[in-house]
Amino acid sequence: MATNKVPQSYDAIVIGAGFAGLYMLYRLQALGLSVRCIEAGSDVGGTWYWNRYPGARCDVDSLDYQFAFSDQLQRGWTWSERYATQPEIQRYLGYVTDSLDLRGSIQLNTRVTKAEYDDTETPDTASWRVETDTQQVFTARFCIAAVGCLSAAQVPDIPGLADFSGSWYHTGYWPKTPVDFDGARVGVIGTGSSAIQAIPIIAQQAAELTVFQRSPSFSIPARNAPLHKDETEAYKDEFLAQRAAACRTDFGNSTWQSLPSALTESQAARDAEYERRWQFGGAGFMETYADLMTSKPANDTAAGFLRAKIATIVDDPDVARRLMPFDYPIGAKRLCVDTDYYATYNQPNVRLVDLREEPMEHITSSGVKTQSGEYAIDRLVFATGFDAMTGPLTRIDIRGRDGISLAHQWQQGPQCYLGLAVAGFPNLFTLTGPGSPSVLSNMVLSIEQHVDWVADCIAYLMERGATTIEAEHKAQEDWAAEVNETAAQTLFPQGNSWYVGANIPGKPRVFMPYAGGVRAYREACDAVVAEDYAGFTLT
Ligand code: NA7
Repeated sequence: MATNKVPQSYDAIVIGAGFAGLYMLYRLQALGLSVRCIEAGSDVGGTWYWNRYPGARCDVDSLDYQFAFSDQLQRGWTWSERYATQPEIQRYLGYVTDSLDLRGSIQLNTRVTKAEYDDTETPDTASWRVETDTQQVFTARFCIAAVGCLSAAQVPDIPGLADFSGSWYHTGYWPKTPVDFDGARVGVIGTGSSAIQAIPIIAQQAAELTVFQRSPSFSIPARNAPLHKDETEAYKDEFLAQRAAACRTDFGNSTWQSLPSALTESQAARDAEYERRWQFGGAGFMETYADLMTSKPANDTAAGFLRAKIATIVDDPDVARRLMPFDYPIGAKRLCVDTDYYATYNQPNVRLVDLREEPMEHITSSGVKTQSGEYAIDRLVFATGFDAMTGPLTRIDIRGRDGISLAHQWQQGPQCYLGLAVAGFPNLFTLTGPGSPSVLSNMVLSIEQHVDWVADCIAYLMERGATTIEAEHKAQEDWAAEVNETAAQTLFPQGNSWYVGANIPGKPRVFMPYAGGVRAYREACDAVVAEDYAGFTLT
């Protein structure tokens, strides 16, 4: 809706108050800028505000899933479990917000609907005009999208949903009041990370749980456990050094160690190593051998090990077979981390419907109809994922020079220099955008690096008296080529995953994150700065 209100003017607008938005706000205020942070949720937290489905937990060790920019901040917080739950992470982000005194600069319950660049007068007056669903208008020289990679929830277009008489939910847009599954007939659509966390919990409450699976996932036990006080206190002395070391690794995790190759080991030695890591638990399993994501024969050894595990855990051999992925390399879809996922299918109230054998036809008023039958459902859970990486940006009407739309410009796939900036969109920064390691790394580590890069860049512009910075088309194209070539050297693009947009009908198939590793990426970003922001035009 158009608005004629007088714009509120700031130096910078930050969109989103998750990990990225909070730290960005802090850094920009420290530079002396006036900043408004605009957040759609009723509290800070971003991804961790919205994903409050049963069982929601981080799949990165909580001790490493925190900010490292302030020793005081990390020393003031103590994690209680190996993998933190959603409520604990949200409490942590509340603690960060209050410790840094950020609340007064954050406007909650407000969704940015449009951001338009206006340089119709002179470059000196160029600014972003930001509109919200509360009919407010803000103007600012800099606009920083801290919108997350997995925040645009995707409800598939299944016919009949409007006629469903029960209640339905999406894991990524979960209500604040807990959903009561007691005694209900529950359906879960999807078997990715979110479903794999939610299914064992829902199965404990529901009278019947029917899981509709389109593609099975590989999953590793989390082996979650409480953290002891002496352990957490000792880690506070090590954390900053650990983080510095993690920045020099591929996945941003310094505790994961790889052996050189799965193919030079005997099967017995290999299986012993896989077993050791299976017992330890967690996504570090994919780091067992350095060639698991570059060699299909190596990858097959890990996939075979996990399929054999599924066969030993699941009692019914037919169900076990349906739960085994065969058509993509392990890791090409994000490896899931679970607690009792496979064993849940041994419960008498849990049923697996394989949509490859009986495709879903439509939703009825009382359940789900497949080609083979109808399943009565009272409560339907869509664990169907996200329009990942690009969706959070393209769902905002972002317009750069000459009114060009970002969604239009990215119709054939995202083009984003270093995952940080887009040609034609001066003074817009995209934190953990497509073309950066983001989701292939510890997100907090990658967020900190992006925020620091952007804050340092803005400080540099101020120092030089420059008013705009804009990615050059050539640099952006070269970076896109680098992202593609790097991905092509790995097995990552071989899965129909959200990494390539395969879960969104019509989305161009492009591998979106940078697969060259955190260390190589940081070196590339540092080199750009060292060469006076090579590939950017400053005015
Ligand atoms: P994911 O990993 O994208 O999983 C979504 C699941 O939903 C996956 O099993 C999909 O099957 C399934 N899906 C999607 N659309 C449909 C339709 N139309 N019918 C049936 N099944 C469908 O999302 P998550 O939320 O689990 O996890 C996202 C990330 O969050 C995760 O990787 C972690 O980083 C945290 P498909 O595989 O597409 O056949």
